[in-house]
Amino acid sequence: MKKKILIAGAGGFIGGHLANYFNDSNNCELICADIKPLDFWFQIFDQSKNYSFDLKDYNNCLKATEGVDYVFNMACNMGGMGFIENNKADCMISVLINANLLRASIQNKIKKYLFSSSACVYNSQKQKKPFVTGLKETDAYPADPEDGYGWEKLFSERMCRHFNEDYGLDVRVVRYHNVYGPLGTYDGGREKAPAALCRKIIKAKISNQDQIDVWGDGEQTRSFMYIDDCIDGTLKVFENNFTDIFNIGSEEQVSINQMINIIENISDYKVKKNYQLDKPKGVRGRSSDNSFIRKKISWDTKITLKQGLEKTYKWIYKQMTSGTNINRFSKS
Ligand code: GDC
Repeated sequence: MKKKILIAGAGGFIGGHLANYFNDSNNCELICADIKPLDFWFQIFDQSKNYSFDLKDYNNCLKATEGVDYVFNMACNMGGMGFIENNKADCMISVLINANLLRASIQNKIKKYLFSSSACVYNSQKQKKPFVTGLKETDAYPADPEDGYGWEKLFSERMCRHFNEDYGLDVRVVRYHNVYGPLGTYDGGREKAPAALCRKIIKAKISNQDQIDVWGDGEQTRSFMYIDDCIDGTLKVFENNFTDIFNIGSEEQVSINQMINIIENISDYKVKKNYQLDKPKGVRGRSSDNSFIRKKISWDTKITLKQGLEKTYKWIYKQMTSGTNINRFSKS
């Protein structure tokens, strides 16, 4: 019999790509849920059952998990630094999604549950310098995560652990490191640095501007993971039998200035940088250490930042120049 899979947050960036994977695989029954109206989902599939409702509500969680075998919880109110630094209460309220989905999963006897956590759970003291040692899973404690959003993720991770210990729910937890790629947010305030900087360079190029705004001094570092690697890692963790928490991220650490340089080369257009030191900057340096996931389940990223940015730039360029600014695709 076909497995029934719920993707919570299927209207978002990562949830949409995961739904696309299961839609293509054709050997499961797909349930998609998201708080956004259907017209605003990044990807939508006619064969799946699509619910536009709020998963902070327990009754909606019960409805979404009815008869379901596997739950992928990708739902939360989030965005890049510009969003999470200025909307801490809204980010923390997402705790209700995970709490009520876990409760409903017990009630409806779900077989396996995956929670999408974030590199924002890591102790900020380990991220004070621009080039840092990659963060290991154990570096989340002692706890000093990103205020608001990071605390919510850390608390929700912990809740998963206790639902596993106390109720026997088979849980998986992954910590994503700055995921980017096509069919995601590239403007409007929630976009993360890769999409934002592609958009700014494209805008400069097509309107003949010689300068872009960059938040901070550009020396802060991150590692960015292309969406295909993210989906691949998520499925590997889900399929394996370990309930440990795993990093799903890239070890390719770059400064924002270095990433701008890569985008300039893709674009074949050079820009001057107007550094805005008063804008949200987050931690000074962050990267993933994948030794644990490599050892336990032999997973690692395959796509370099240059390769991923080429695809992302191309997609954003098409959105910005096609005249329709399509930010959503549907597939039957
Ligand atoms: O937004 P983000 O990609 O999130 O920012 C990375 C760095 O890029 C920050 O230091 C930011 O100041 C800088 N930056 C420079 N210019 C710009 O135009 C810009 N837009 C943006 N957005 N940033 C710019 C993210 C969270 C996510 C998620 C991941 C997990 O933090 O926002 O929700 O959980 O982390 O790794 P980032 O990497 O700080």
